[in-house]
Amino acid sequence: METILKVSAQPYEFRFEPASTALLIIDMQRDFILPVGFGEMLGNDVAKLKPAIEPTRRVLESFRSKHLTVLHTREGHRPDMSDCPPAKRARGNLKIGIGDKGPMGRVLIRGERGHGIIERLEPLPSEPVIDKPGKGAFFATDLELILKNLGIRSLVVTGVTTEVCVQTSVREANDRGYECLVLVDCVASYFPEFQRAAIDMIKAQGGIVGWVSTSVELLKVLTGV
Ligand code: C5J
Repeated sequence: METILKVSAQPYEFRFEPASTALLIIDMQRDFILPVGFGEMLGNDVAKLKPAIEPTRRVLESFRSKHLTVLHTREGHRPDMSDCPPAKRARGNLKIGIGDKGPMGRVLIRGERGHGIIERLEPLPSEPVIDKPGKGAFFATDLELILKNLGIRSLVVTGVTTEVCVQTSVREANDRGYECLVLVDCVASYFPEFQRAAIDMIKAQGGIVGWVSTSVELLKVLTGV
């Protein structure tokens, strides 16, 4: 029998079946979150992303303890950079940019330390990691195939940054028919005003691309599973 859970959310209650729901953790990589990574090279204050780590960890632990599906994404490129558009590499006019050697290895390159997910949220071997060359988690990846094979219909979305890779991925997911719940305290931006605007855009117009809630509200309903 299907178990349908109901989370208090905006613009209205979010209903989901745990067995067909995945936690999608977007780009919690050292290159975006730690000092001396790509995020800081772009001139950002990376401390602004830190508050999302512990709430995400609590949601991750809950999904794991209930044997629910967890997926992680990482933004980055092949070492030969054949999947990196020259326009992306040139953007920002940086002294050290994508593919160059930085303090955590080559910036945003797969296999390098900076490209890896932070220790607190390190994927288990059983959790698929989607390597994506773009902002969206569906563009040029096998995410859709994996979700289809696992029978996933709803996504709980967390990660960074809210208005870039999180929002792009939610829009892509919504167009493919997935119902997305974004947890406000588990997403973060270098720009507080963009965080607010992105969240408002997701839930506007009756939930035009998804629903918005908090880790506390989700954990309340997951506890009973
Ligand atoms: C960015 C991301 N901001 N993960 N990537 O370039 O949001």
